[in-house]
Amino acid sequence: MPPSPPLQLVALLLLSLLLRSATAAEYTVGDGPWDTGTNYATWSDKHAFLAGDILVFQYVRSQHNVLQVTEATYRSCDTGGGGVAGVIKSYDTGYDRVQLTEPNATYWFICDFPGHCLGGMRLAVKVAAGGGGGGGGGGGSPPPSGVPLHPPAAGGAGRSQWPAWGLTLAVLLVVFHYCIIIF
Ligand SMILES: *[C@@H]1O[C@H](CO)[C@@H](O)[C@H](O)[C@H]1NC(C)=O
Ligand SMILES: [Cu+2]
Repeated sequence: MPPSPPLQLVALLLLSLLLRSATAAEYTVGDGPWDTGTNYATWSDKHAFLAGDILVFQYVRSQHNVLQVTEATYRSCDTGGGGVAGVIKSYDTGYDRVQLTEPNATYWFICDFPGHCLGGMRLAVKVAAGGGGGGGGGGGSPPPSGVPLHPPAAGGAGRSQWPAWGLTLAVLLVVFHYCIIIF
């Protein structure tokens, strides 16, 4: 006997929803502390960022900060006398979680402590165009706004994507089991 279509439909919808939220990754910037001793260009190149992903900046707040800036300010490292020129958003908690909400965009970050940006504390992150499904539509669907469920990974360092994979696997197993019951 064939399974009733509504059930299959519900299972599929559930799966796609869960997969979608599960694929948002959380990255500890530089796989360690946000500091002057890390090559952030190399780190950034190693990853494919998607809309919905989260960057975590970890640092001693009396020694660094995080400013999201324009490309010009990223290149010049100059925020002007008041430290506000070209600054889009500023963070200074020492544990800053920044969600990359916009697909097909580049995010620019610097540390504004004297000399740090020029010394290498700047990060450019390119977010892929397709992120979160529904690619292409210029000005179309808004980026996924829900912050994913998985908690920050304790250690950081590249491990942060494992919870997403685990969840994906779990969902696949459940759906597989479900299909066996139906058939
Ligand atoms: C991404 O952005 C560029 C320039 O900002 C634009 O030319 C291109 O069409 C965009 N791609 C998509 C898929 O939206
Ligand atoms: Cu700094």
